[in-house]
Amino acid sequence: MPLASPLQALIFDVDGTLAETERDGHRVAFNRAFAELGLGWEWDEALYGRLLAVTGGKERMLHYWRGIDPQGADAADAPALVAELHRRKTRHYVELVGRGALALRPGVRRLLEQARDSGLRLAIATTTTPDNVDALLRSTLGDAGPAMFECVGAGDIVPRKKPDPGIYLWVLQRLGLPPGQCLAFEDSLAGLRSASAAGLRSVVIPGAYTRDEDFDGAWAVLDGLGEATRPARGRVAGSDWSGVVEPARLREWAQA
Ligand code: XBP
Ligand code: MG
Repeated sequence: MPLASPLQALIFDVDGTLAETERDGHRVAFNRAFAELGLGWEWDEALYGRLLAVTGGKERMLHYWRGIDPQGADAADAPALVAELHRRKTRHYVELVGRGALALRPGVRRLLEQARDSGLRLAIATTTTPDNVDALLRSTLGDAGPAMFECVGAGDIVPRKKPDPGIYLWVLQRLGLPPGQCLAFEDSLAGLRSASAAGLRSVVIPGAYTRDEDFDGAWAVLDGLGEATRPARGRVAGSDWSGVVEPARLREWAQA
């Protein structure tokens, strides 16, 4: 008799995983906040790609500031300016997303609905601000979107952002589950490291800004979630794999 699968929950990253939010969402919102305060900062697509190595918007701004003006960035009033910029940036991001500027990545809605319908629990572990998560879920999944997720770990709820495992450990504790009963979905190396350090297996689907990263150690690295007419391709547990990522498959993977 086959063993019952241990899989109980799927834990999703948000930025880059549920949706491609960085280039046309976060980056644009940062630039609007910079312009509002007349800073003369402008993050183009290539620069933003490099800055993504620093996770978290406040941390990213401070890192950039230190690079162009170390004295200003270390001055006593710097944290207040960063906080003000971040409040404005969040407002712009929520507004952009609320206008429908960003869509879910292909297959995300299908997988979330199938997972929910098959009794899997859903959670979120992200570096981004909770308001951003709420806005994205509402605009893409409707007003019932946020309630699909039993637990949302986001932003400053933990002291250190990914690749620190804190956010995944926080979510696991909230779910009351050991890592072996969950799978993480990620798009970036920082996210993979965070999940792995929390003891989780990850399914990594790289995105526009992360496709050249090295995902050694991921349980699966795929080019998408796949659909019947266009299966996903990639590597699972060290072997080539092609198919549709759906709950039955995930239960097998969790058991392997
Ligand atoms: C996402 C991020 C976030 C966003 C900005 O990383 O790094 O910082 O770019 O969000 P991950 P805030 O997908 O690994 O969670 O400005 O709200 O911090
Ligand atoms: Mg991400």
